[in-house]
Amino acid sequence: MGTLILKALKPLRHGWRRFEYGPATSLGAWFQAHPGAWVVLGLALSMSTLTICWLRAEPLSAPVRRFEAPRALQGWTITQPEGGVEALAQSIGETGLILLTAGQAFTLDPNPVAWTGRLTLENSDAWDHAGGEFGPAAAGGGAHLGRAPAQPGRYRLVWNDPATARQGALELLVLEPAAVRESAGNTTLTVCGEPIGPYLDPLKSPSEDVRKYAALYRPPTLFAIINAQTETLPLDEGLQLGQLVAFLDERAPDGRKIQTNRRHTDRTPVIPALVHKLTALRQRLREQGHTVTRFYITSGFRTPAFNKQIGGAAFSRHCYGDAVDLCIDEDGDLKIDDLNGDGRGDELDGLIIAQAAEDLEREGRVAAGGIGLYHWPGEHSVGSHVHVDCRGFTARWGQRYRNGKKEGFTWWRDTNAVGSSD
Ligand SMILES: [Ca+2]
Ligand SMILES: [Ca+2]
Repeated sequence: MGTLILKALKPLRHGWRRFEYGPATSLGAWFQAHPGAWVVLGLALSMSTLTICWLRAEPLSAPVRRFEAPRALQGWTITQPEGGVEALAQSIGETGLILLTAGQAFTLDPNPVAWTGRLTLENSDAWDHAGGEFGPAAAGGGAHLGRAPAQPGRYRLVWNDPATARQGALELLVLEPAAVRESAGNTTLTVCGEPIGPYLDPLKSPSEDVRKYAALYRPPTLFAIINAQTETLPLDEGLQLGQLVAFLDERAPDGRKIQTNRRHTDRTPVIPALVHKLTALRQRLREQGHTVTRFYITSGFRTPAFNKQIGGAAFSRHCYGDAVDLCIDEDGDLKIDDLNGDGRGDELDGLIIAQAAEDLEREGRVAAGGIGLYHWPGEHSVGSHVHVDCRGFTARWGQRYRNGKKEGFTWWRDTNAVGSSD
């Protein structure tokens, strides 16, 4: 009789975890299909010794929880069967925001218990002119059927509930589906006549993560058009549509980079998971006692061509519309505020934001994604900013300038997190 050694490989370390979950491996695929399952691997080292290892399937990233129904739209059902849109139904105080795909049918069914009001279109001329339809469902009740106009833009439904004397407005943001052209594995989108691309084939990326999660690197499909009417559209109580797009930089005569308030494009995806994440992050920081009426977003959506021009990482999530770089600048001096009260605005203040985002991901309250902490000293820098995105898997990184050199650093507490870039 030989010796039996039982050896547990738990908690699983970084390398194992990545291997197990690679969808390319049959074991990884099996684990993904059976979360929480155990697999026992017997390993004979010699004729007289048997080592048994076991592995447990654990989610690679925090699970994405369904978000709580927003206040104003609580109990409403909003569907767009043809669109396959991930609807953003967001409450802003007593107002709600609904995203719709241009030209496609939708149903709007208010909360049958709490709501007995009437919905009417405020700017019905523009809506009708662009082929929009809207009216009560034949079946009665509060349900409405409609078709979003072919013209993307901002429309408003006003609602009035005589039973409760409540009234308000629902913002409708109609998004344009991108026309897709593929060539040699690269994708170029055309949105209202403007080409956006090229999105490179993720399977050819030098990054193992990008290849492994290629399905999460599909180009965005729906775009909002930013204009005078839509740029101030509130996406939540502290975020406006116009903030989602990266600004152009200018070079001062001495070569310094100066950020302008001109956007490099007026087309942008609106990714609901990002809006929810920013809402939750602001709320969490407020709960910690920090003053934050709105984030100072230093970079948002970038077209791939613009991203390349400014030296962004290949396959940057900024090109997919689910990433922003942000800090808190309540006093408006274009520098990160002193959140920890040590008299300076630096990476320790950015760390407070990054760790709050990390906590929310770990608690499963927001979509999993990348969090990067940056410290860039200099007259024309905010000092420190945090990148957050919703790529669908966990990535963490830190980058700072020290003694005139760029260096990576570790700031995160989640030891299972994968180092990566934006
Ligand atoms: Ca400041
Ligand atoms: Ca500080």
